[in-house]
Amino acid sequence: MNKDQQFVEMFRSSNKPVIFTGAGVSAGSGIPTFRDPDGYWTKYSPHELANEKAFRENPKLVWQWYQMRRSVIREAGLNQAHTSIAEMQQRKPALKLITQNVDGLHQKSGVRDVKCLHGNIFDNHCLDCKKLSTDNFDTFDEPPVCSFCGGLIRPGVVWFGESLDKDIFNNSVEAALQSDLFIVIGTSAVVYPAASLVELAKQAGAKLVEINPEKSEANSMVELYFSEAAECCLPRLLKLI
Ligand code: BJW
Repeated sequence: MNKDQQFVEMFRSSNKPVIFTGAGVSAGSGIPTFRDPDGYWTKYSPHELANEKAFRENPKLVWQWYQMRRSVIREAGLNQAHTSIAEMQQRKPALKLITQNVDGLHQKSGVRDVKCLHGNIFDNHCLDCKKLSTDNFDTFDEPPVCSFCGGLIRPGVVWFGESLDKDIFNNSVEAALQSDLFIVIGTSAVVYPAASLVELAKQAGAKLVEINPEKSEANSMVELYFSEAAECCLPRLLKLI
C-alpha cells in the first residue's frame, strides 16, 4: 500500500480526526511563516515585536508591524490547503481543527468551530483593561487609545509569555486526547503549549500524520509523513478519500 492509500484508510476509519495547523498552511497564499529561511523571525526579532514588554516600550513599531502583516493577509486569498481541509470536514463532520494561525483563513474557508490557539490578528483589545474594540483602525499608523480606560489598543494575538485562552486550550486538549487520528500540517511544532497537543494525542493512542516539506519537531512521533507542501498534498488526498 502506498502512502496515499495508507492515509485514505486511516482517514476513512477514523471517528475522531483532528487537524493541527501552523503557518505553513498559509504559505501557499503568500503569507510568510515564522521560522523558514524567508520567515518573519529571520528578518525581525520576536523579542522586539511579539511580547508585551516590546509593545509597552515601542508601541508604534509593534503596531506598524501588525498593520503590515494585516495588509499582507488581507491581500492573500485562500489556497488549496485551506479549501481541502474545509472539504475534509464537510465529508467527515466529526473532524476538529486546531490552529496556531492568526490569519483567519481557516474560518474564511468555511471550517466550523476553529480553535485558534494564538488568537486573531484582526481583533483588537485594550492592553490594560482588556476590553475588545470593534472600531476600524485600518488606517492608523500608531496604536489607538482605549475609549474606556485610556490604555493602548493592541492586536488580539497571543504574544510570548502570555497564556492561551483557557477555554480554547482546554477544548483543544480534550480534542487531542479523544482523537484517533491527529494530522499535523505546516508547523515547526516548537512553540508550547501548542506543540504539547501532538504529544498528548500520541500518548492517548492517536495515529499521527505529518504534512510538511521539512520534518518538524513532531516528526519522530508520526506514523505517516508527507514531505510536501500542504497546498499540493491535501487536494490530492482529498480526491482519494
Ligand atoms: C510548510 C509549507 C507549506 C512551510 N506546506 N508546510 C515549554 C518549553 C519551552 C518554551 C516554553 C514552554 N512553555 C512555554 C514556553 C515559552 C514559549 C515558547 O514556546 N517558546 C519556544 C519558541 C521556545 N511559549 C509561550 O510563551 C506561550 N505562552 C505560554 O506558554 O504561556 C504560559 C506562560 C505564561 C507566563 C510566562 C511563561 C509562560 C505563548 C506562545 C505564543 C506564540 N505566539 C506566536 C506569535 C503570535 C502573534 C503573531 O502572529 O505575531 O505564534 S510565535 C509564532 O510561532 C506564532 C505561531 O503561531 C507560532 C508557531 O509557529 P508555526 O505556525 O509552527 O510556524 P513556523 O514558522 O515555526 O513553522 C512553519 C512550518 O511550516 C515549518 O515547519 C515549514 O517547514 C512548514 N512549511 N511551507 C506545509 N507550503
